[in-house]
Amino acid sequence: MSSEHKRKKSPGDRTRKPGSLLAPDIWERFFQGDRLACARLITAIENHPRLVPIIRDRLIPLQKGGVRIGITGPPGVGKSTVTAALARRTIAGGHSAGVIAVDPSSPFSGGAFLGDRVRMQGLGGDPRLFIRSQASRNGHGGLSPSTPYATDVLDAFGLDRIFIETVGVGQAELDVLTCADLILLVLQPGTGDVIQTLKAGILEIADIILVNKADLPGADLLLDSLKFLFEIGLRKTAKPFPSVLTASALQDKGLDEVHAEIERRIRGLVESGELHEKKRQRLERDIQSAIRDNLWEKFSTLTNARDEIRAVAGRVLENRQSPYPYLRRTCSRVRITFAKEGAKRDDSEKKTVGRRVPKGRAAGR
Ligand SMILES: Nc1nc2c(ncn2[C@@H]2O[C@H](COP(=O)(O)OP(=O)(O)O)[C@@H](O)[C@H]2O)c(=O)[nH]1
Ligand SMILES: [Mg+2]
Repeated sequence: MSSEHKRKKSPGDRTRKPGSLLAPDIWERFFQGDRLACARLITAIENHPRLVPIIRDRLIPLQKGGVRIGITGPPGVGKSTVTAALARRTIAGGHSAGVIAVDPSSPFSGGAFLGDRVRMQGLGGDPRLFIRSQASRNGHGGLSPSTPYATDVLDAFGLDRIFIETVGVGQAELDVLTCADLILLVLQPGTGDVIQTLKAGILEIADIILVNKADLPGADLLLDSLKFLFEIGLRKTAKPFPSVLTASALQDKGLDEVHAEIERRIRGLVESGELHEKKRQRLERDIQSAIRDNLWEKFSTLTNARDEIRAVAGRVLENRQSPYPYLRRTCSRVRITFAKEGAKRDDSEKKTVGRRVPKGRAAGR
């Protein structure tokens, strides 16, 4: 059982029978734009990873290509305030918006989560907006593994700008940020957090950097150090330098420019075909990892691999015995087993087709 399953259930689950997690009419309601159905699908994905393929089967034909915007940065820099301001502008600009706020520091009932809720409240009730908070699952800065699938739900729900707020502190952030089409990094003056984001690799992948809290002293200094970091060749990737903007979300200043820059970037991504390519690459990775998981599961069951690998590792350490003969032996054993399975499947498919043919003919007469 995965850690996902072991986690404490969210308050909503307690009142619900497991069998009703996917209520029979959930899809009908989802198609009709029922927000509760949308929320329930996300909850189902969070609590039951086994439902992911079933749910995604239904979601994929509905997806409309909503753009995913990752908003990241150290805790307290104003990400939630900025996200709310951007969501408001997105709606005013004629789009619909989804917000997924992931905060590793706060459990479902925790303070920061409630704080985010309060901050987003100004937006509550607008039918063009859907807000969802997700807690991180493993307590060491990791993000909810279901976040990318939750964005799929929002996309299929018809939201065309999906903001994903994450705390930029570690490797797991980068993973979740790879599900974003555009990344906005928020920093604030006077904290030295820029080094932390540099270490985490986020400075390198950001498309737009926002120096928020420009009402506080030190914004110019931060802008200078960013300029310096880029001049000394921070970017090892071929990615163009990010746009750097300043704002004070608290005073609602500079956010029009940030919103305009996001929309400008999105237009660029669409026109150059990059958005399409990003989505294709993401799907490729997704399919690859599904195959890897599936094969590993099968492989480890077929070969008792976990125990054997443990024994082989022991022999490498204690007897200096190379693991490669084991690898070759096991892989060829698995090849034989898979080949047999494939042949069996071909046979049974032939039989099924064989059975169907006369029926079809009979019907044709
Ligand atoms: N002075 C100042 N405070 C801000 C600004 N933007 C946000 N804050 C405050 O910073 C604190 C953290 O903001 P929040 O949006 O929760 O940050 P997050 O943790 O990055 O999501 C809150 O008390 C905000 O009111 C700003 O532009 N200037
Ligand atoms: Mg926040």
